[in-house]
Amino acid sequence: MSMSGRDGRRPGLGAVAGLLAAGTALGVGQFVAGLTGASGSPVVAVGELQIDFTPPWLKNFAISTFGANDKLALISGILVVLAVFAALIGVAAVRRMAYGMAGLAVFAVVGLTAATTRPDATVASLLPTLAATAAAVAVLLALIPLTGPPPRPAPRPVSYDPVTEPGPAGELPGPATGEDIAPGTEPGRIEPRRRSFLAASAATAGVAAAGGLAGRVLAERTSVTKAQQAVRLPRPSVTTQALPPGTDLDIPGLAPFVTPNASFYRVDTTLVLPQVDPTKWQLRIHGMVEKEITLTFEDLLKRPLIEDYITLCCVSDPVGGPYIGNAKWLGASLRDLLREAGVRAGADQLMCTSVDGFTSGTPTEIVMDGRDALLAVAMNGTALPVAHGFPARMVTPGLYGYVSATKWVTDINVTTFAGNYAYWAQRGWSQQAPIKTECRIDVPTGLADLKPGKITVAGVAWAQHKGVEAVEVRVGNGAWHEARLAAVPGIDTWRQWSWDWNAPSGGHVLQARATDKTGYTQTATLAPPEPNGASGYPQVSVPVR
Ligand SMILES: Nc1nc2c(c(=O)[nH]1)N[C@H]1C(S)=C(S)[C@@H](COP(=O)(O)O)O[C@H]1N2
Ligand SMILES: [Mo]
Repeated sequence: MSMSGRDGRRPGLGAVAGLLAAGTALGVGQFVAGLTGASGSPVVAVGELQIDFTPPWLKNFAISTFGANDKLALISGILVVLAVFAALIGVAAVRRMAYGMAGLAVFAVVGLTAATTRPDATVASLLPTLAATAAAVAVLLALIPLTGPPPRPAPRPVSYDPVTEPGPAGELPGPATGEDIAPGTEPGRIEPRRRSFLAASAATAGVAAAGGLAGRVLAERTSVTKAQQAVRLPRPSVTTQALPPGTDLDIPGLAPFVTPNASFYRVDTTLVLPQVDPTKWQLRIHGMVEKEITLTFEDLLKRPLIEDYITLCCVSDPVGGPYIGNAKWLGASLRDLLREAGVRAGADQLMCTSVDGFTSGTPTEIVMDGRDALLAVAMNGTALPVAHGFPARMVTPGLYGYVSATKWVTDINVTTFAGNYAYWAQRGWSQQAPIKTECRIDVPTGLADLKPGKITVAGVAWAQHKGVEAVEVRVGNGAWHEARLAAVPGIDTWRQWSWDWNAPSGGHVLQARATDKTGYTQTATLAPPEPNGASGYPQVSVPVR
């Protein structure tokens, strides 16, 4: 199939040129973003903007469909859309360069809008997109002419005097090198235009890749991993909850009582992790207070630090889902800080803002009621991992993360719930979000090869800051059987449970339900995560044979 149009133009090559222009734009954009700070990178900015505008149902779909890969899926999606449009722009530019330029202008506007509307945007955030656009313009200007029709074949017999007569049909005689032969006249030979197109394309791809790589290296320059590793953690002054023996039932497949940092779930709206230099970090507490407080990281480490096991849970966790984890946190009492600031009457909400603009609205009353609401600096014995909020984050037992666990927190505005909506509350989720009493069945999974006889059914249950009192299991619609409970250090963590089942052969459905220490038993009523957390009995279908 010929790629040439009627007029000898080649839309196929145009598409290639468009893709190369986009690739170069990305590489150059990444490079400049590396110089100016990663948040201005056009793809990242567009991605983050997209996250902010994602309706809750779609966010939920993304989390449940792609799980921890939702960010990768988003970036891939943006890249695919970008590639399709880039190819179309290239094809359009072959028809007329102005069309291609107009297409690039649309891209530039999208990129610039995204970059400037990020909460951490500065004038420098414009630079990656501007440079990327300039690169794309240059690539189109260089490559598109090479997709055009080749020079006509050199005039054949010289039937006129080239010195005194004009050429036939006023044509300019091309240089009569043997290479200037129209396509198809000599099969197997690459016409020179094609050859220069290929060469220019290869060079362009090289620039794109080099720019991208250099951008990554530059971005790592500003990484705070070294600073994170260098933090020397003070000893806790309150070791409220030493871990009692027997918190782990040691059942294969059952979530361990303490979730290692590396496998701890991560949920946030950022695509590039905020790199917060601890020597520059500050937390400002202001608003409805008697006295504003500004705290440095050094100040924070000098405060009495509390160590506690607290189970964090995401409101997006579906019944039986993975967005829950338990860690040993170390942090300063948020209540003590607020007492020093002096909270004014009526200030029922703490609007907590992260460096990346995310906000959570935490009830003042909960933070002040004596539970270990922490301004945390460490997780499982190490300084906070960057992905989990280095250098400081909030952890509040009993509340879903989106209203209580701001990572990279730098600002606490003491305010009211009335008229002030935090990030997810603006998107339709509840302002009040206590964690629901729930449980999960970890083993057996529906995939296990089970024989009749003794089968251990086990999982975790949680009712943060209430405490788990009981877990029951049933087979089909049979009677509820009380499970054995593991030890726990307090009421703020999840609790392992197990039940030995004498299983007959056949297909069975297992269900479980938890009861907390207030006497409340988790509801069988199915609810989706939005607007304030999923509910229903977890269940697993197991074939026994
Ligand atoms: N800055 C910031 N903090 C954030 C979020 C976020 O998107 N940005 N997400 C919150 C949500 S929804 C949850 S469930 C917890 C998850 O904390 P983790 O990623 O450390 O597990 O962080 C909370 N803190
Ligand atoms: Mo969450």
